[in-house]
Amino acid sequence: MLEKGKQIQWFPGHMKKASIKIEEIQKFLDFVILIIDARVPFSSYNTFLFDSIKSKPKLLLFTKCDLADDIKTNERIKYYESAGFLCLKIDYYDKNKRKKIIDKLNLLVTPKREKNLKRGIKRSIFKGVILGIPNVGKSTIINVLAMKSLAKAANMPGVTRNVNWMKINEELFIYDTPGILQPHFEDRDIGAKLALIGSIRQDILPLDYLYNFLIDFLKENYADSFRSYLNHDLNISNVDIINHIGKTRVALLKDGKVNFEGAIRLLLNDFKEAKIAKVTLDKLC
Ligand SMILES: Nc1nc2c(ncn2[C@@H]2O[C@H](COP(=O)(O)OP(=O)(O)OP(=O)(O)O)[C@@H](O)[C@H]2O)c(=O)[nH]1
Ligand SMILES: [Mg+2]
Repeated sequence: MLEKGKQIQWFPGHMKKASIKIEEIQKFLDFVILIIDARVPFSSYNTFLFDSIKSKPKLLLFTKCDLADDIKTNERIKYYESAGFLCLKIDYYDKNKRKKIIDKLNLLVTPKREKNLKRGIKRSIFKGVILGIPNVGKSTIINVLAMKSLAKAANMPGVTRNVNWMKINEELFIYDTPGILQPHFEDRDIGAKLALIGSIRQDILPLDYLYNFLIDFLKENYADSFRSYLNHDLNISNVDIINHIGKTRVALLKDGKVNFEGAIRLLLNDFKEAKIAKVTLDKLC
């Protein structure tokens, strides 16, 4: 179990280095894209990182919407819009997503474009940066914009290690950046949520803490879907739920016992792939 009051820290050297670099390049930027994972619309808002970029036009881009609770995503977007953010919800499978992003970016750079036109500069160059916690789809967005695999993207945290300049087209340049976390999380539930969606490595937290957090959350908020997934009622303990998954879905160990850890990993993986339900973990305050 995770001790109460124990802070989770995961701020390796490359995150620190990238934060310093982002600080340095700020003055050259025309816009900033902030990535929010729709499953954790508040826990993926990295105040430490996002609020460090002052007075630049910003776009709050919601990724992984196909894995999140759609009604809740719309509510969370309204919340951010009423706080003054320009927001865009990205559907991974939408063929028009590139155009939708470009349209929003155009809104951000219009003042500079007009200013340049007035000064007789017909072809402007716009420089931006894409920021977010690990594994939320930053490099994927770069590739969508560039219409080719410019940036390495894969389903694990910490794929991008450096701040890299990416030429999207003749007028658009965007820095891809490594996922950056808060130096520490005051609220230990944030750590659990980020591990469940794959933004921090799951082995950083005790497995029993993770599965108890997830099962309690699903019982309370997505009971019908969880019941169908398990094909069992929910009036049993969390340990029995894992045993049930182990008996029905995972091969037994050589000695005939339930593979308890294998069952936990299957549950966590099915959750991450939205096989239980499309879940939003953050509640509106
Ligand atoms: N289902 C789904 N998967 C997505 C979406 N966006 C990105 N992915 C996947 O999420 C994984 C992580 O994407 P990346 O683009 O590497 O994420 P990143 O934010 O650059 O990650 P780091 O560089 O590690 O910080 C990849 O497997 C992508 O294919 C989305 O909207 N929906
Ligand atoms: Mg990346």
